[in-house]
Amino acid sequence: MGGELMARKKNSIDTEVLKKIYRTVSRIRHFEEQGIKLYRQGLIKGYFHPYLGQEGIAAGVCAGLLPGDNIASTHRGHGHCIAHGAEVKGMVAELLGRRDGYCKGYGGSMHIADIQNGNLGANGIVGAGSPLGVGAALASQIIGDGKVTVTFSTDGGTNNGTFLESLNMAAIWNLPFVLVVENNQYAVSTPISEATRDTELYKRGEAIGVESHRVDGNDPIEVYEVTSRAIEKCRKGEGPIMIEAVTYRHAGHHVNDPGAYMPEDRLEYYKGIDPIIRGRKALKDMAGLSDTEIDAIDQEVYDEYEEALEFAKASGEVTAEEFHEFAMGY
Ligand SMILES: Cc1ncc(C[n+]2csc(CCOP(=O)(O)OP(=O)(O)O)c2C)c(N)n1
Ligand SMILES: [Mg+2]
Repeated sequence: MGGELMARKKNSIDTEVLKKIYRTVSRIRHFEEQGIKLYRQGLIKGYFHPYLGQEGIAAGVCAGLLPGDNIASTHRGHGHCIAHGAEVKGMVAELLGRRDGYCKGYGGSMHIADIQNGNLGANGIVGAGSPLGVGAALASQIIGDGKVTVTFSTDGGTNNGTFLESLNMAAIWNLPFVLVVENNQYAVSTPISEATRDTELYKRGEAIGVESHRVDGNDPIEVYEVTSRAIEKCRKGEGPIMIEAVTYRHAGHHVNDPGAYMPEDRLEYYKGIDPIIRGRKALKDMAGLSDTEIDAIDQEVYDEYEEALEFAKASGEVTAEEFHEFAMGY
């Protein structure tokens, strides 16, 4: 784990991979910032848990996955969907409750799923993505389809019984399963030091014989380096692996939480090692890109979002009657 903005060796990661990681970080950042505006305009119903500050984890992890691999996500899941290839237009439409959304507008922020493309879904139940992911990994082992499943979980999720049960099962069966614990150091307003004695969560994986690592979750490149190796080991039958990615959110638990319990100096520290700053630095140090070239990537992301928003607003809003009919079909 670093924490400092260290210089990295030139060309040690392919430029296209570095660009992809940065584009994903930028895409998620913009999606969340604009989504918060939509929420404040009253256009999004229900909750919205921003992923601001944590983008480096989804971007770094998913850059190591293949398109057909599976992910299972959390209540803070927009970034995971985008990083695993979801189209921004279907995401915005889902947030706005429109028919062209990923789940026809029936799911909203906390329930975006795209099973065909390996997204087993965001999840409002803390810790519930772990058994889902283990099930998918077991299926892959039985079918022999060569897929790896990553479950994104949380520091809060490690105190749910599903954490140990899932990781232990994955371990005894050597499943192609990577458990990424996003340790943003809070569960709502409870600091991790009040939720567990040992705040180094990766040790819990080690305690049950699972290869486990702790990475700087604000550094998308470190996340990519460690998780892509883990994913490849799992693909060769050497799983499971646990990764604890340490990070900090930029604001409160959800859009309406002012986050008054988050000390200013810690917030400033983490904003100083933000994944956007880290991603830009990596593109300059490792691939020799200029600020102008990196700004052009951001501009493409902004343009893509504008188109997505237009698309979503033009899509029909789901009615209560439609929803009733849909729900009765189950
Ligand atoms: C099983 C379960 N218990 C309680 C809740 C209520 N709840 C919603 S979010 C949350 C804590 C979230 O903290 P963490 O799991 O660390 O995720 P983060 O919000 O930090 O990403 C809780 C307790 C829930 N959704 N599911
Ligand atoms: Mg947390």
